[in-house]
Amino acid sequence: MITLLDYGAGNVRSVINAIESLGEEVTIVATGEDILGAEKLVFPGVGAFGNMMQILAQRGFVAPLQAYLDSDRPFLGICLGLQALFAESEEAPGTQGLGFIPGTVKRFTTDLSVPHIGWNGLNAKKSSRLFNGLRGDEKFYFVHSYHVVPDDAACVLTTTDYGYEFVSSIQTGNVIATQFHPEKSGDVGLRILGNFVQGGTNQTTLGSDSRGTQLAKRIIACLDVRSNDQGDLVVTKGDRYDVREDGVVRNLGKPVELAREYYQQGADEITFLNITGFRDFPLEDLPMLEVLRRTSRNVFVPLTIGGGIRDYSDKNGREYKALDVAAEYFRSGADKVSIGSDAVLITEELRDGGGRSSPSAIEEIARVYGNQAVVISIDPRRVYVESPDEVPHQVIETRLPGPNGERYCWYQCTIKGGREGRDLDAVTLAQVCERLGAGEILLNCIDRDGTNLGFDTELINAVKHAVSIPVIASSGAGCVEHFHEVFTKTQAESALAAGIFHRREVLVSDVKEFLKTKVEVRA
Ligand code: 1PR
Repeated sequence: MITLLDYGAGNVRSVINAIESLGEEVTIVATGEDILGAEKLVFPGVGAFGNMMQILAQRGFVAPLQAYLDSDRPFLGICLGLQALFAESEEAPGTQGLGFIPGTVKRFTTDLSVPHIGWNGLNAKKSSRLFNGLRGDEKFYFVHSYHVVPDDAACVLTTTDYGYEFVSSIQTGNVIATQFHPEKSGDVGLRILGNFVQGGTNQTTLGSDSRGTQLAKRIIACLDVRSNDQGDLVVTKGDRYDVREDGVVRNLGKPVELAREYYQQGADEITFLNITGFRDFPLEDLPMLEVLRRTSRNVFVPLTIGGGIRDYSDKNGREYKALDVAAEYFRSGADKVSIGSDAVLITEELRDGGGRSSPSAIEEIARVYGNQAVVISIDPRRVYVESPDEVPHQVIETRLPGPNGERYCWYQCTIKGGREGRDLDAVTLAQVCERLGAGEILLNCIDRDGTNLGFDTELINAVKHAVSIPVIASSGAGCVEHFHEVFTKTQAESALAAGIFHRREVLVSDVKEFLKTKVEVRA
């Protein structure tokens, strides 16, 4: 029996699902007594350090946790569950951590994008039962802006390289904690969880690569989901955002089944976009929540969901916050939420009114769930101009002249699935959202969507150079070479595609196979 500490701030569903998939039962902590009585405790910390410690204190969990750790019974901390073991974090100065391991938690100081998101390797520093059955060159899923810095290196189990070498897991006696997410790291992550669950004394020593570890470029499969005219929830696909063919919504498959297929092909992440979320209310869209719940039961890579994340009043006048919508998505199995239309409206309001009376959805969700959980989905369209000063927007010089030979263009933000163009450019939107706390940009492109013409590398470079958070290049992939092109001509950390995967023209595994000798990818 595994006891799991869920303090209600994020996606612990996938940890429960992963442990249950190993045939183990999970019981959830309700009181401090449950912690003290646990045989094996798993603490999947999610969100932000300050919020986490505040909730642990309010629920009376701090002293029982400290007593459990002191008793040296099996403990597995994940992500913030590792950081919580330290006394303090730069993320929340003045907030006390559990103080079990002397040291502190620091923000990444590197020129690379922060958060550190994606699949990276491990340099093993000592042997451990956690490594049984591993080779040493596997990659695991990380998503964090802060990392631990122990005073004494004796507790360091592994390090990972991201700009510099940081501590990616610790072990002291039976207390083990990882910065990466085993529950989101596919089969090798399940292996690690299994090793923890099984216990035993057998220990494996892993070899380390003297070149250090490298973050892989991620390949993401995207499923645009909506109800078709018969009311069934289907995966659809647009051609420049038009999802109807001969007046009928294209039906390319069932969301849960397709997501599972892409997971088995080696997708590094799965994204679901509820593309009519702007007009429906997600909390009433129970099938979509069910899709997430069912997918997270057997897909052990990160799941992002977008569509309809905004403040809302229902027909009875009851008000809901964007945070409530996001919370329901997280509870149902999402690791990240993506905000589209509302991000545009928030940015316009800030620009036009000079400020907001209350925190925006981006700030609210980032505060509770952490920056890494907030993705901004941008739906831009090219607008050509004769000269850069023709519009008050961030204009680029383009190698693809407009219909009248224009050599400049800007990227106009749209809302409501491309139906409404706004007086705001994509570069500004990305910059403002980063300042508000977004952790990643999902950069679509209406001109390229569904065309198989390749990614718009000019758009990607314009946005990527303007922000320091990771950018997902999206729209236009038509063959494996397009992925190579986007990773060599831009600094995008990941590339997303939909149509070629849904139509089975190219498998995710084909993309990986083609890239593996050219750019770093997860095998
Ligand atoms: O505005 O917060 O409710 O979120 C709605 C979300 O739904 C946004 O993320 C928006 O991008 C998405 N969306 C809305 N309408 C459409 C549509 O297609 N009619 N889909 C839509 C956007 C774009 C990509 C697509 C890539 C790759 N889909 O996600 O998967 O372009 O396609 P390709 O590889 O086939 O070229 P809100």
